[in-house]
Amino acid sequence: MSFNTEYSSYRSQIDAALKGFLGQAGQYPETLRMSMEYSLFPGGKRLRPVLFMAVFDGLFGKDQKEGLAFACALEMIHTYSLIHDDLPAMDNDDYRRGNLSNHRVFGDAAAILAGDALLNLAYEIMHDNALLYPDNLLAHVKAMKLISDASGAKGMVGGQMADMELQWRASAEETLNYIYRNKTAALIEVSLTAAAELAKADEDEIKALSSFGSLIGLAFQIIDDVLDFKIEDISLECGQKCGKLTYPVVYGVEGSKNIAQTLIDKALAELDLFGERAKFLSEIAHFLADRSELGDACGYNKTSI
Ligand code: GRG
Repeated sequence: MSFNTEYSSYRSQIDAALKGFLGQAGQYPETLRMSMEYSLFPGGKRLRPVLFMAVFDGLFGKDQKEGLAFACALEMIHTYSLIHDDLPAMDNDDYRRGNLSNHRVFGDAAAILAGDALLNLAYEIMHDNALLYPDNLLAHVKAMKLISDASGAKGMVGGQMADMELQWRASAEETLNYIYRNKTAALIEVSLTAAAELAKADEDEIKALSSFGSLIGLAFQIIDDVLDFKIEDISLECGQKCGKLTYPVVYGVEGSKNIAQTLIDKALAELDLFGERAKFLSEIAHFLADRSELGDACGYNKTSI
């Protein structure tokens, strides 16, 4: 199966499951549903849920049905973070994925509540799912714990706070790495490790996937910086003026691309343990690396696959 076919097949499965998990019309206020749906569909790359399924189903051959709630929960958490990140009190973005951001359509209050509702729904669907698998309950609880740690104060939320305050560490590199590892890489890494935990992978396998996730997560954010840097077509000056510390600001565009490529190469080496079984995962890493070579200028759409 080609990479695109396999990726699209997971995507379709995830999209259908997400629709189901949103519940019946009339169960909660319609404005809230519309605001949640607006940001969930058509959505972006679905990278985190695809990574989850690539490990749970692709690598360990487990029943897809058992993993889908986790995959969708990860996408709901990711979506809530984007809605909140776009708010005037945070990044103040009017657009997301080429469309008006959630709060620009529904207002700040509905956007905050849609994010809150998606975060809660993520845990609701994982709990409901766990009850369907009493024989594997412990693995479900462990996987949920990993996800709550990675997305909370010790992970994504903490990273976002550090980013907003631009909390300086010993060096620019340490500061960037702390922010990126938490704000961006933590949720990507846990998409792999939670799947491995649920599949009852052994310690070495979990360690390899954790390292792979952390490395591609960091590379992913660096590449995103490179793409944004090109798109904005502004120089160092804006980086400083806007108070934004990014890889291209510190290392330049070429330097950042090289760092990202080195991280991807290291990540790929972590997959050796799994041999041919990890082909799809390695293709995802290559796909992420290739994004740095293609700018929006050549018509490449960051959300397409
Ligand atoms: C508000 C708690 C809270 C956290 C926000 C994820 C995040 C933390 C902020 C989003 C801003 C940003 C650019 C973060 C870096 C991570 C990133 C590149 C997110 C976009 O992820 P993609 O490319 O999005 O997977 P799609 O559109 O494909 O879903």
